[in-house]
Formats: sequence, structure tokens, C-alpha cells
Amino acid sequence: MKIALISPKGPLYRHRGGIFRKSLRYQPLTLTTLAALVPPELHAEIEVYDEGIQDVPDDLSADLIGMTVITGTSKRAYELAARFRSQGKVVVLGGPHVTLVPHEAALHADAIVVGYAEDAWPELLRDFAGGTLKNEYRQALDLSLDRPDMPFARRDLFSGRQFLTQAVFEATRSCGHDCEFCIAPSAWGRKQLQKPVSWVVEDIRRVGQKRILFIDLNLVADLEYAKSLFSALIPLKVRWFGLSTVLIAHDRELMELMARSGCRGLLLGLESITAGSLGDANKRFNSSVDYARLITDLHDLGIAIQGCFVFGMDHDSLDVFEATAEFAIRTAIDLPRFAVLTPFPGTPLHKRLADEGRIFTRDWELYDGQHVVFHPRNMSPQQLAAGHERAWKSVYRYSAIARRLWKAGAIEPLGIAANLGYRFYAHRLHRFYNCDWHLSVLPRRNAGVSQDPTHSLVTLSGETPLSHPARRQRSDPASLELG
Ligand code: B12
Ligand code: SF4
Repeated sequence: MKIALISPKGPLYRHRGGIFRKSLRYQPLTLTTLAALVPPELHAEIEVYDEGIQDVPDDLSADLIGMTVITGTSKRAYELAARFRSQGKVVVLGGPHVTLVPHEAALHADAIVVGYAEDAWPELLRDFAGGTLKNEYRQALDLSLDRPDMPFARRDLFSGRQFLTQAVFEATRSCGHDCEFCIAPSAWGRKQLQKPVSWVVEDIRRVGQKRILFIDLNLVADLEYAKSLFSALIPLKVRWFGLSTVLIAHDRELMELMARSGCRGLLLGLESITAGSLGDANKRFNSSVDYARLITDLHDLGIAIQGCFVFGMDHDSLDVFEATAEFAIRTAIDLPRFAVLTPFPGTPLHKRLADEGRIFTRDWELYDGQHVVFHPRNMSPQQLAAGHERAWKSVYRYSAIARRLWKAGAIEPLGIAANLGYRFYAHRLHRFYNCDWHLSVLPRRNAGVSQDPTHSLVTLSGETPLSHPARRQRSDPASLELG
């Protein structure tokens, strides 16, 4: 049996390359995880295609084609599915979008998989091999990731050269919170699934790299698990980057443990500096945290921050863009990032805005966090789009980059380069997907090269950093890109 697994490209990837011709992405874990779950007794030949960086042959030779679908890539996935089905191939769709709107996805596939597929995908493949394929497979109700037979992702199926890094790991799934705009609770529920810490450690050891990324939605959702994971990372001496909520602010011991375990960068969903907007998003728990203080504390521990904000919530008025950009500069966020509120189908936000008649397009290609697809409450869609773009440009002005990095004590070639990369995209939002430029390439590109950080800085601000009191040995914010 021949199986092809595809991650279709979204419109976001229509301009591949950006300032570099080569892809700057890290290796996707979805396809390699699915490949590992193929039952060995089927002796299947497996091929993987990430269409973000490579073309999928028109005449793909496969008996069964599995595609992972997020909302922004669904149109492309359905287009490919139609082509392959017309060639007589069996197409299976799965992933977040399929889980959120199974009825829609089912129209374009021979079979769909709803939810996580650790049990459902092997079952589907066995059925296919036995000629009894069903139309729909669902995540097992008692699905657990704490299982003795859990295989390690087949990272070998992609060429190492195609990506910046293969050192992408996952310890947990789902998150525990229920923010109104987030797809995680709607798609997968609020109960966090956890892989055994010993399994995660073994996965990291096997890959054997020292700079690693965790793609978990919220590594600190379960404090007990988080602490045992971080403690187990200490002997590995890795530098890791991951996602967390701002609630770490309330647990100094946890933050220190994270730093000791090698955490060098965190992506934080700050979302908004307006308390009312946090309420709109059902993310009031963020209001309990003094963001500025948290950012300073993390910087002091040598942890860089990619701070993510969302524009377009009901309490946002026209001054939110400048105020947020100014906040990001003042608090010295290493890599600020802004998104337009997106009512992904299947979320409570989508339902509410639909009930209020405020969604004006369901062209899923535009559901990418960069386009306005609904009527905001206190401004026009055009004002939201323009304000979002202004905020990006504002925080990535040369003077703003210099101010942020200077205050953060992160005036180093890598931090500067990461910011210049984002600056490039800030000025080309209409053409490029701003998050696709995977910044962890930079350490590799510079590895072993002795560089004088003052040189780059002088071009930015005209000052020398060497006497800066906050200057310290800390990680670059360059590896923070997590999607
Ligand atoms: C890594 C990542 C990225 C990376 C790389 C994506 C990639 N190719 O791997 C980058 C940075 C490029 C990225 C970009 C974007 N991402 Co992203 N990303 C993720 C992230 C953090 C991890 C995905 C992952 O590897 N999971 C681990 C694997 C093992 O789990 P999985 O993918 O869910 O797969 C399991 C099941 O879903 C199922 N399954 C999945 N696909 C299939 C297919 C078949 C055939 C079968 C049988 C089963 C199956 O089986 C798997 C095993 O159980 C997720 C959040 C998350 N933690 O899931 C967001 C997430 C997928 N991204 C999201 C979004 C919105 C985006 C962006 C649009 C913007 C953004 N916010 O960054 C862009 C769009 C990119 C594009 N393709 O056009 C959303 C998708 C929501 C939606 N409805 O569309 C998510 C869910 C985050 C969120 N909370 O909103 N992303
Ligand atoms: S936005 Fe973050 S904290 Fe909120 S539900 Fe989603 S993953 Fe959890």
C-alpha cells in the first residue's frame, strides 16, 4: 500500500521564500506523527509533502492520500482532493478544520477523521486495507497519549535540509482554558492530554539537538506535569522555546525552574492591553497579570518574549493600535506580533458574530489572522486592517527596534536579525504571511561566527551597548516562531 501525506499550502504560502529563497520553516510534526501511526503490519510505503515548501506532483502515485487541513488551507485541500479523487485515489481529510466543521469536510473526502487520530487513523488504515473503509472516524472517547506503544514521529521522512530544524516536540495537547476565539477548546475540549515525561525526554534524546521547540498550546496548563517535565529537561542541557499563558507570573518558582531547564524564549498570548477586550475574549485571567512586570521578570531570567496581541475585539476603539504598539515598545517585548481577530468556524466567537450578523465573508482562505472577515464594533473593517498594519510598522521602525532591544538587554546580532526579519514582513503584510519566516535559522547561519554586536547596534541607534547595565548573556528571540 502506498500512502501520501500532504500539508496543503494556504494562500499564505503563495509567495514562498520572502527574503530568502529557501523555506525558513521548522519541520511540521503533524505528518511525521501520522506516518509513525501507520500500522507496521501494513508494510506501507509512505511519502510526506509539505506544500508550503515543495510541490505535490499532479500524478501522485499513492493508493491513499491523507491531508491535514486548517481553515486557511481548506480551499486548497478541497481542490487537491477533487483532483486526486478524479484520478480514482482515496482521499482522507483530518486536522483542526475537519474537526471543527466535519460536515463540510466530508463533502470533499472519501473519509474524514474528527479529532486526534492516535486510535482512529490506524483503524482507518486497517479498514482500508481490508476493503471496509467507513466515511467517518472519530477520536476515541478515552484517548490517552500515555501509552506504552506510542511511536516516535517519523522525522526521517523529510529531508533534514528542507527545514531549519527537525527538533520540534510535543508533550501535551489542548490547554484547559476556553478563550472565545480559540479553536482548541471547541475542537479538542479542555482536558489536556499528556505524553509521559520519560517519552518526551527519549524523543528529545533521539533527535539529539540542543535547540528545541515545543509546539504545545500551553505548556503550563497542568503545573504538576509542567514542573516534572521542566525538571527532566535540566540534565539534557537543551535551550528550549515554547508557548505558555501569562499565568506563570504568579509562580516565581515555576519561572525559575523554566529558566533552569533551558527555557530561552516564550510565546505569550497577551491578546490585549484593554481589560474589556480580555473580557470579550473570555480571557479575563490575563487581567490578573501585570504584563510589564512579567516581561521584566522573564528578561531577568534570560527568557525572550514573543508577545502576541489581537485587534478587533468589541472593546477595541481606534486608539488601540497606537496604544498597543507603544506598550510593546515601552515594555521591551523582544518580538511583538499582531493578529486580526478571526472567527474560526466552530468557535464560540464565530457563532456569536454570526448570530449578530457581523461576518461578511466565509471565504476560508481569508481566515488567517491577517484579514478582516467581520464587522468590528467600534471601527470599520478598513480601519481595523489599516490599524493592524500600522501597529506592525510602528513596532518594527528602526528606532522602535533599538528601544525595545536596548531596554530588554538583547542587543545581540541574533535579536537584531530576528527583528529585521519581522520588519521586512511588517512592510509587506499584504504580500507575505508574517509568521512564516522561521527565525531559528539565524543561530545556525551565524553559528561559530564571531560577531561584534556593537556593529549592528550602531547602525540601529548610534549607541554602544557595552555599558548597558541590563546587557547579559541571554538567548536570542530568534527561535520563537510558533505559529
Ligand atoms: C506548528 C504550528 C504551525 C506552524 C507549522 C504548521 C505545520 N505545517 O506544522 C506554522 C508556524 C507554519 C503555523 C502557521 C499557521 N498556523 Co498554526 N499551528 C501550529 C501548532 C502550534 C502545532 C501543530 C502541530 O504540529 N500539532 C501536533 C500534531 C501532532 O497535532 P495535529 O496537527 O493536531 O494532528 C493530530 C490531529 O489533529 C489529527 N490530524 C491532523 N491532520 C490530520 C490529517 C489526517 C489525514 C488524519 C487522519 C488526522 C489528522 O491527527 C494528529 C494526531 O492526533 C497548532 C496548534 C496545536 N498545538 O495544534 C497551530 C494551529 C494549527 N495553527 C493555526 C493557525 C490559525 C495558523 C495560521 C493561520 C496563523 C497563525 N496563527 O500562526 C498559520 C497558517 C499556516 C498555513 N499553513 O497556511 C490554528 C488553526 C486554526 C484553524 N482553524 O485554522 C492552530 C490550531 C492554532 C490555534 N490554536 O488556533 N502553524
Ligand atoms: S487562546 Fe491559549 S489559553 Fe486560550 S484556549 Fe487557546 S490555547 Fe488556551
